[in-house]
Amino acid sequence: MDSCLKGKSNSYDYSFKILLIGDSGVGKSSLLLSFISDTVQDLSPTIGVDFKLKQITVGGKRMKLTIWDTAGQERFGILTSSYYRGTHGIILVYDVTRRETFTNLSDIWAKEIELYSTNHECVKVLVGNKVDRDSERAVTREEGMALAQKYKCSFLECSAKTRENVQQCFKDLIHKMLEVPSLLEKGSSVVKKQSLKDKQVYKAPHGSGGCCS
Ligand SMILES: Nc1nc2c(ncn2[C@@H]2O[C@H](COP(=O)(O)OP(=O)(O)O)[C@@H](O)[C@H]2O)c(=O)[nH]1
Ligand SMILES: [Mg+2]
Repeated sequence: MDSCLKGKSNSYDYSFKILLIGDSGVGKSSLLLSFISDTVQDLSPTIGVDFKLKQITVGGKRMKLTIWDTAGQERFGILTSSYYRGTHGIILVYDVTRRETFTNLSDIWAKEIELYSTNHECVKVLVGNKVDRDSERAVTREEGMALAQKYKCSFLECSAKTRENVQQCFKDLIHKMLEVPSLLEKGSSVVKKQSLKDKQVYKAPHGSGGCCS
């Protein structure tokens, strides 16, 4: 798929929109910070969805990643459709020490993805976070693997705290995205413009279900 190479020099070969999904407190923001921290960017505590940019080279291809994180509104049970729109890859996160965060992936989040994701070839990675707290573990590695098999996605356990496997979570996702031709065609610079547009929508949430109590 080298023909997808973008024309602009010092630009990138592919641009992907990636989402972090999962219950509040599982460590989504920590994973993102841990991943991007070599290019220090602050994770500002804004109300609404925010995203971070990261440039990375994988397999000789320059990627521009737009990684969306929530500012905690997942606590209110639902993210809106524009969060999901145009997504190429999703990192599904649970906390290995809190069983309900694992069961909610099937009960809530997988259903939302099904409902809102406009891209049905969107790639997923299942991630069990906080393995540094192994003595408090409430979900076994085997259970994680079984769920990943059910959703036909890859699986990793990691720790945003020790940074074990954090880079690998994102790299696994990127490698998988690169294997899907339809995603490469969609992985163009259009993504950023759309991200900015969606961000503005979130900054002025008139008429949407209020989440700022
Ligand atoms: N021990 C441990 N704590 C973590 C890890 N990742 C996140 N945390 C902590 O879990 C809490 C929630 O993390 P946060 O990133 O805000 O979760 P989010 O709500 O999913 O974005 C914070 O107190 C983090 O410091 C991890 O890998 N290990
Ligand atoms: Mg967060």
